Amino acid sequence: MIDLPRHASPCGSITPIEGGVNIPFAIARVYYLYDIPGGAVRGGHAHVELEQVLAAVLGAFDIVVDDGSNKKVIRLDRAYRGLFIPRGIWREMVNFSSGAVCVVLASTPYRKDDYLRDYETFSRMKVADG
Ligand code: T46
Repeated sequence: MIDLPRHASPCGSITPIEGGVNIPFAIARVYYLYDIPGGAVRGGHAHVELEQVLAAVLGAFDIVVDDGSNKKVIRLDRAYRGLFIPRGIWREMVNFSSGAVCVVLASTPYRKDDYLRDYETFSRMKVADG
């Protein structure tokens, strides 16, 4: 987890993020997930090279992270708290609250061939990597 800077005032709060300063990589891409219907499951893949930081800038959701040996469920529910996901981690996002918005800071541009969408293939690669 990364505690992002937070500047709170009576008029509201602001969280600035600088690539390589608050998060451990240069930001190549930003995207956000929103309009997520109840019961939706997102993710269900790992990345070969991509590293990301995710934050629930509105609402909350659970993210299940899996390194091939251990699984952990993390609740993201604060706009100033980011989750760093290094390469080679399977992730699934569930239990989105109504109106939740997830912002994602990514270390590379979008590359379809960076996705591992088959869990068996992911597991085999982790075993081969030791
Ligand atoms: C991740 C989780 C947290 C693009 O064209 N460009 C993009 O940069 C992205 C992120 C997606 N897309 C297209 C590809 C698919 O046609 O958007 C569609 C939905 O993507 P996907 O099914 O991969 O969405 P999620 O929410 O399952 O996964 C996304 C990211 O793809 C992934 O890297 O870690 O959010």
